[in-house]
Amino acid sequence: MVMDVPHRRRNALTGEWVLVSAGRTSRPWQGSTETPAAAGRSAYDPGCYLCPGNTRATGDQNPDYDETFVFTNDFAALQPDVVYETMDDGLLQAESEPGTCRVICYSPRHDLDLASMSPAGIRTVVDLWSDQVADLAKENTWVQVFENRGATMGASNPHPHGQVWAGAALPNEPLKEDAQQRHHFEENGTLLLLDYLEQELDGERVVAANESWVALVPFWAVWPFEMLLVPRRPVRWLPELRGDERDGLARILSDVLGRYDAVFDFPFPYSMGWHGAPAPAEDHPHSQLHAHFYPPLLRSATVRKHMVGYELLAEVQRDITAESVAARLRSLAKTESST
Ligand code: H2U
Ligand code: ZN
Repeated sequence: MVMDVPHRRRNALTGEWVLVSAGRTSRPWQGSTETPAAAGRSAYDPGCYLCPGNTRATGDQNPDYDETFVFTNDFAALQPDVVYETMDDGLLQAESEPGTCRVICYSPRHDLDLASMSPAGIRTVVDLWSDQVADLAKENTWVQVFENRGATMGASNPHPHGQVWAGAALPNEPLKEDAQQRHHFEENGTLLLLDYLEQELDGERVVAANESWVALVPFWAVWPFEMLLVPRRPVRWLPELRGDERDGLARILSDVLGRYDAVFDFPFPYSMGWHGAPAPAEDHPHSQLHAHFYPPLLRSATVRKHMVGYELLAEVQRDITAESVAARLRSLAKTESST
């Protein structure tokens, strides 16, 4: 059986392959470990640049917000006033990239995070994500909503927050996914990710599901605990989600993030983000909304997976199978501390 020996799996969303070589995790580990951060934060931190009423690095003062709060990133990687220009000099090509970067605070409470917020609180974040996409898509082709959680993933501050970057171009990852989804739609007249869900539903890679959403470890997962979150009906992008689907999303997020935190009894670091239709959404009927979760941890709260060697030079690779990770996540309930 192909799945019992070292094998390659194809990522239907990107067209790329991943090498799966289960069994390698039993090798001895003498590499670096990460130190888990000390837990225990207070609800307000006078030194935090995201807490209500506090002053940021640039001197701007945050309002005394009581739900969510958005501001233009003070150190934005993309700037709206950049004039569009191109350079085409043989093999040297470049284009300027106008855009906008914002920071989105999920809650005034410094001591919470998405995993520990109530579903009602998470719902305000879902609405915030959706509003940001709708707003920034008026002026940009691609709006990337994302969150880096934990110092391991480069989060600069434990205050619950994410980011939105929007720009004129369609970046590499959504470009590949758009092409694969368009091709599938043209060939079959159906949505690639909904056909994929159909094949996976009730199967060994599903972690959690409710009436509107399915969370699963994708067949082609690269990161050890990677997850994909997909709505069960055709939804092109976040602004298209109905109220009941937003509530369902808040509930399944609370569920799966609780499972993540229960894996090593530790706030699970990850980068997560949303992919949906590029603007204008009407031109992308083949797009299906979804969220990716890419957590870096491998075997404990302190051992992370590094993308090195063969992975940088040949092809990404994973040691533990997607199926065994899904089984582990299914078996875990939310921990006390994350409810
Ligand atoms: P990360 O935790 O994912 O790094 O996001 C925090 C962002 O907040 C980061 O992009 C911005 C940083 O540029 N920031 C401000 O805009 N103002 C500040 O006063 C500090 C940090
Ligand atoms: Zn804070």
